[in-house]
This record gives sequence, C-alpha cells and structure tokens, in this order.
Amino acid sequence: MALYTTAVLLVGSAQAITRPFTFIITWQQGAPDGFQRDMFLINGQFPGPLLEVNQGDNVVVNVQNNSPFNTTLHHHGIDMNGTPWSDGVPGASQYQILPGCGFTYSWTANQHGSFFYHSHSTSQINDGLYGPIVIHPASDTPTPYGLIPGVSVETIQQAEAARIPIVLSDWAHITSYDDWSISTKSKMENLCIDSVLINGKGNVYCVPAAEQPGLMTSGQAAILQAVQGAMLTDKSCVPPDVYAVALGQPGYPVDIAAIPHDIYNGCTNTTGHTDVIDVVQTILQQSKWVMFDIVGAIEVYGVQFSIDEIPMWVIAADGDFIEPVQADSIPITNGQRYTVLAKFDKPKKYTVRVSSTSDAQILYGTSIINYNVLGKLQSTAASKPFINPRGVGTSSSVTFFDPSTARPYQTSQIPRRADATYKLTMKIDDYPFMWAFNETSRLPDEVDNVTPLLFAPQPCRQDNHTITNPANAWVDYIMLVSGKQPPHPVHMHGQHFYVIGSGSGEFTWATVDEAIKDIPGSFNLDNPPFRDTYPTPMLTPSPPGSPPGSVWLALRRQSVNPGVWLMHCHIQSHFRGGMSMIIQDGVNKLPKIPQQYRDYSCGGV
Ligand SMILES: *[C@@H]1O[C@H](CO)[C@@H](O)[C@H](O)[C@H]1NC(C)=O
Ligand SMILES: *[C@@H]1O[C@H](CO)[C@@H](O)[C@H](O)[C@H]1NC(C)=O
Ligand SMILES: *[C@@H]1O[C@H](CO)[C@@H](O)[C@H](O)[C@H]1NC(C)=O
Ligand SMILES: *[C@@H]1O[C@H](CO)[C@@H](O)[C@H](O)[C@H]1NC(C)=O
Ligand SMILES: [Cu+2]
Repeated sequence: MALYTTAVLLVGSAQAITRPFTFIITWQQGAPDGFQRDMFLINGQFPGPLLEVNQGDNVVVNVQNNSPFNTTLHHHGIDMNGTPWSDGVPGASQYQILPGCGFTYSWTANQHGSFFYHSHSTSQINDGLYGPIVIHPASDTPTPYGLIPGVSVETIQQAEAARIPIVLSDWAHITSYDDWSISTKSKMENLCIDSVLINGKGNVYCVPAAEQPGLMTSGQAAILQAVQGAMLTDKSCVPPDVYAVALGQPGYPVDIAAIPHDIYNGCTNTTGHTDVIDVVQTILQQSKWVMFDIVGAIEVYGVQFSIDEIPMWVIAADGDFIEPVQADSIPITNGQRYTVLAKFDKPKKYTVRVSSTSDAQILYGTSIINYNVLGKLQSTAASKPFINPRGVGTSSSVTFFDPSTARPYQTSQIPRRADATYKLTMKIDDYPFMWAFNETSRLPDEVDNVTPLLFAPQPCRQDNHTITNPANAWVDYIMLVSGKQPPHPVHMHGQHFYVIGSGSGEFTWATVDEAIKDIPGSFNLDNPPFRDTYPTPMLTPSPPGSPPGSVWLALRRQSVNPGVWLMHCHIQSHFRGGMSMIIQDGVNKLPKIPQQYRDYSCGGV
C-alpha cells in the first residue's frame, strides 16, 4: 500500500547538506477535476513534486522552462536571507525564464515548517504552477509538542518525520491567459470558477437550484436582493450583471456581453478524481497521530478546512510554531499554511471538506483519509461532517480556529513604536478588474520585463509603487479598505510580519502609537501572530443608502533582510490587476549579487 512521504531518510542528518532539485516545467493537457484543459505540470506532476529538506540545508532548484510562457518560481514564505536574487519575482529580483531556458535558485533553509513554491509571473498559479515545500526542524529547534495532551513528544516527532502535505486549490476550466483576456474586454473580473482541488484532485459539484438558497451567505443574499428576481447561476455564481450592480459604481462602463456565457453558466458534474490518503497502523497500538501541512495554494476564494469527526491541534502557522490550539475547522486564505496534528483511533473512511466562504460562489471539494488498522478498514459508514459546503458549522459545538488569537510559541520582543508608518489604500482602480495598493495599480505586463530593481536599487525612491526602508527599521504597514471589497490576503516577501492590530471604521490616526491611546483593545504588541500572509478584515455590507464601511489591518515588520521584495494581495486576479508594491529593504547593505544572475540570459539545466 502506498504510504506518504519518504522523510525518514532525511531526519537526523545534523550536517548541512546541499540538496539539488530539478523541476522541468511543461504546458500540457490535464484534467484534475475530470475536465480537460491546458495547464502546467512540473516533472509531469500536478501539484509539483514535494520539495523536502532539513533545516540548515542548502537548497538548489534547477528550473527548466519547457512551456511556451515566460515564468519564474517564488518560494513562498522562505525569507531568502542573504539570497534575494532567488526570490523569483520578475522585474524585482530576476529576469524572466524564457521558453526553452533554465534558471537556478539557490537558498538556505534557515526556517522550518510548511511552505510552497509557485510561479510569480502573471497569474500562472491559476494554471497549476505550484507545489509544496517541507522543511524538517533541526533537532535543537524548540517545539510546542510537549503542550499537546495525551501524546508523547516521540510520537509527534515520528508524525513530523512523516508529515503529509494537503495542498488546497480552487480551479477554473479556462487558462489564466483567457481569464485575463476576458477581464480586459469586459472590464470586469471573472468571479465564477469550477471546482476545488485537494492535492490536485477534485470534481465539479453542481449544487441543485433547490439547495442553493440554504447555502447562501448573508452577503450573497444581500447582493442578489439588490436586483429584482436575481438568482444564482447553475454554477452557483452571482451573475456578472448582478455583481456589477452590487459593486455599486454605476459609473463603471463594464461590458457584460464580452463575458462568454459559459464562464458563469453551464455546470456539468464531473467524475474527476478524489485524493485518498491512507493512514495505516501496522502494529497494535490504540491510535495513530498524523501531522498534516495544509497549504493554501488558492487562486480566488478563502475556504474552511475540516476533517470529519477529527478535531485538529493547530501547531504552526505559515511555518512558525504557535501555542497549540484545538479546532474542528480552520479558515485558510490564499497563500497561508497551517500545520496540524490529528489523532485517528477509529478505523474508518473520513471525508475532508474544503468549502469556499466567498459571497461570489458556492463551491466546495472533498477528499478522503482512510484510517486502517493492520491494513483493514473496519467501518465504511459515512463520516459525520463538522462543516457544510459553505464552511458553516453543522452544530453549535463545532469549533473554529481564530487566526487573530493564535500566539507564537516563542515570542520575541517587538518595539512599542515603529520607525516609520505607511498608510496604504487598497482599492478598485477605475474598473472592477484593476486593483491598486496605495494609489495606482502595478500591472505585471508593465513591470515584469524591466531590469530587476535588485540589480539597480534606488535607495531614495518612495512613490506610488515603492516603499524604501533603511536596514533593520521597524515599519508599520496599515492597510485601509473601504467600499465593496473582499478580504485581501496580504503577502510580504523577504521577512514575516507581526499582525499587531485590526479594526473597522476609518483609521484616522497618523501612527499606531496614536491609535493605541484611543483604541488599545484593537492592538496586541505583546504576542501578536507572526505570519507571511494575512487577510484584511471582512467588510460587513452596509445597509442600503448608508456610506460604505471601512476596515483596516496593521502589520509591523522589521527590514532585517536586505533585498527588493514584493508586497501584494495573493488573490490571483487582484495581483494580476495590479495590487502589488515593492519594498526595498536596506538596499545599501545588499549582499554581493553573483554575476551570473546579473548577466542571466537563458541558462538551462
Ligand atoms: C450533480 O451532483 C449533485 C451531487 O453532488 C447532485 O445533487 C445533482 O443532482 C447533480 N446534478 C446533475 C445535473 O446531475
Ligand atoms: C500616484 O498616485 C496619484 C494619486 O492617485 C496620482 O495622481 C499619480 O498620477 C500617481 N503617479 C503615478 C506615477 O502613477
Ligand atoms: C518574455 O520575456 C522577455 C524578456 O524579458 C520579453 O522580452 C517578452 O516580452 C516576454 N514575453 C511576454 C509575453 O511577456
Ligand atoms: C502612496 O501614494 C501617495 C499618493 O500618490 C504618495 O504620495 C505616496 O508616496 C505613496 N507611497 C506611500 C508609501 O505612501
Ligand atoms: Cu485582493
């Protein structure tokens, strides 16, 4: 029987080792949810192969681009300390890898935990260019394993050695290139896709019309109510004309007719594939503990994740250990990762559920975890769900993980005051497919093929697209969101950040320091979450006729790692529509850039 990882071979090697990987990227037909389309594969696989190393290892990733598109590879959540030229952002840290060409990424695995790699060119994530990364913690890394009741540290260490990635994604039946082309013609973002994939496998589930009303979020119902007689389409999407009205900006000259009918309509159930993880107990023990890395390789929608009947101990967020918290369901947004421990003691087939929480569409996926003892499944009875296809608890006793209250396992001192503050407005920029961070959208088409800023940094530049920080400065980034926008999962490269505060209403203060005097309860400077991806708060729809609401999110980050980094929304259509900014950190103290990166033209492996 196929088991999970081969990690056992790696564990315990104390010496830093160079670990080479070769990734051959191709563009081929695939049918992850039973529907054929063009997509990326890496070494013939989707998701790409597991990149598994030990903390301290030197990682070398040789990429060969045999696809017809320019591309790059970003190692999401990896700080790239001392190797900013391997961060994988076109126009910021490298030249694009042209079709037929190669590129070598080289970095040290200083961190540990769950990460993933993905393309950073346009919105190629939507075409499947990603795969999981696992970094096993060094043996002297402090762990919170001892805080989990009813299990020995040794048992958790064994589970860690065999940790299993569960890669979550949502999936469309059109390519990212077609998606962008339709958006530019209709002047509207496409908000209707086809399935949820778990480890690259899924099915299209068409929700019968009679079941849609029972699965609507209140936000979705409010959007439909704005237009008389409006209904969800058979793909369970808010129709685009209704969405245009809901955006409440009648001035937008959107062209609904330019959207092909089958983007929003024409649902057909598929019998694609269902991911099955076999957890096998071969010796007679009472139970088996399994460590899962849940990876949000999501293109559009935030989701709830749960395993029927199995409460999880959440032990790490975006790679870093937290004080363990038990929960039945976990919200995960684009780019986030959670590491969980699950205890299996009843041999059975458990359904894994991943449900979109978006107002745009009812969309969900499932997979299976089989717990066998001595290779025998003892019960085939259906497992009882914790959540419904909308991510709502099936009873009031279902518990939900709250990322805002998750505390780092080890808190380092963060200063009470920042050295600088940037207030950044996140908004729709003229058309509802163009998105701006600060004042203006930054389109990949305009910035991807320029000389990477890393090779000619501009230490004095502060403009609509660029923030420049001296080395080691503590900087507050306050995200301001108002009007009708979904939560934006903000991702920063180069260094994780502390989530020090959030709230609703206008952020009228000049700094966090001033705001704390008035609203101390909205901040936490003692043990805030330490993350690389975190969403702005949900905007509750304001009643008709009243002004649109506002929310804000305050992130504090130290510019400890000299480099040219990106800060962006991880929703692919928002990133594609320009919601990104450059952060130059300590560019006067950059490490010496190896000449082969400056001179790069094609490479190849
Ligand atoms: C599609 O599958 C769902 C169950 O997932 C079922 O309820 C529905 O009737 C099916 N629709 C069609 C058109 O076959
Ligand atoms: C920067 O933003 C301001 C305010 O929206 C705008 O007037 C200006 O044109 C922008 N500058 C650039 C270079 O886009
Ligand atoms: C691919 O990259 C090359 C070199 O940067 C550039 O000249 C070309 O325009 C790019 N193609 C696309 C479609 O962006
Ligand atoms: C943001 O946009 C404003 C208005 O154009 C500009 O003055 C400012 O420099 C930009 N950058 C930051 C980091 O605020
Ligand atoms: Cu966004």
